[in-house]
Amino acid sequence: MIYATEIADFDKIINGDPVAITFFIGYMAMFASAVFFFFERSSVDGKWKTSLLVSGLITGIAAVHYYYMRDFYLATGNTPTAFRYVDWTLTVPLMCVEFYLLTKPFGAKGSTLFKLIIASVFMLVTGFIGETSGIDNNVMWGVISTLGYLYIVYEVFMGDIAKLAKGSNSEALNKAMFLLKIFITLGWSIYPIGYMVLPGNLLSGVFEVSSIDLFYNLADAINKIGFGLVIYSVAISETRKAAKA
Ligand SMILES: *C/C=C(C)/C=C/C=C(C)/C=C/C1=C(C)CCCC1(C)C
Repeated sequence: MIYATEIADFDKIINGDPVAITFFIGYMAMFASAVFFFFERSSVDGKWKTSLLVSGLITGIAAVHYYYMRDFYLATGNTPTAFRYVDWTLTVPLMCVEFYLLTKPFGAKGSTLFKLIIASVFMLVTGFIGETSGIDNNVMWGVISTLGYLYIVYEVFMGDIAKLAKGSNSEALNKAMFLLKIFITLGWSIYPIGYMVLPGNLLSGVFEVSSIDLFYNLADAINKIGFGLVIYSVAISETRKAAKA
């Protein structure tokens, strides 16, 4: 039996509500990517298998959250802030693991990973407080959250990770590092821009509040699927190189 409310929900997708459509596409894209990364593990060499496993976990966890976020949005028309932050709290530390795995063969230490995870959790907890604490406080919490973000940028450009990459003469690592820097600065910066559409913040009035999910859904696709594909292509070319040698 189909209920009238369900028809109204699907109406949002059929009538081209862009937010609803990106939740719908986001869910399928995350799901398909997870399947792809899990299956492709068998085409790459040993140390890359873990990287692909982590990419599969990141997109798989996101797929489950997109499933719930899509339905929540369809049913209420509101932005699913809590699901979003639960997702990020699991997937962003996993992305830090991904950065660590890239540099580990060249001597990255567990302490570096630990610092990145602490900074990302700090960024997300303060960001969540900012999104839920109302119009008067969201700029302040956004600024505090950005400090965590800037610390991660610092680690990648000038801290432990940068030093390791400089010390190695691996072409593969340098290529991966170059891409990593682009994702961290351009890809990740879409999130704070999305945050700024909240009422009382810098871009409110320029974009509708509901567009926050357009920014976040776009950024997730770039950073979770795009970054996973970049790792995959480095893994494939390194595996081929090793087979020839
Ligand atoms: C897969 C999900 C990812 C890579 C999420 C990344 C999220 C951020 C980089 C969020 C950053 C934020 C700020 C820098 C300030 C405002 C609040 C946040 C949490 C949106």
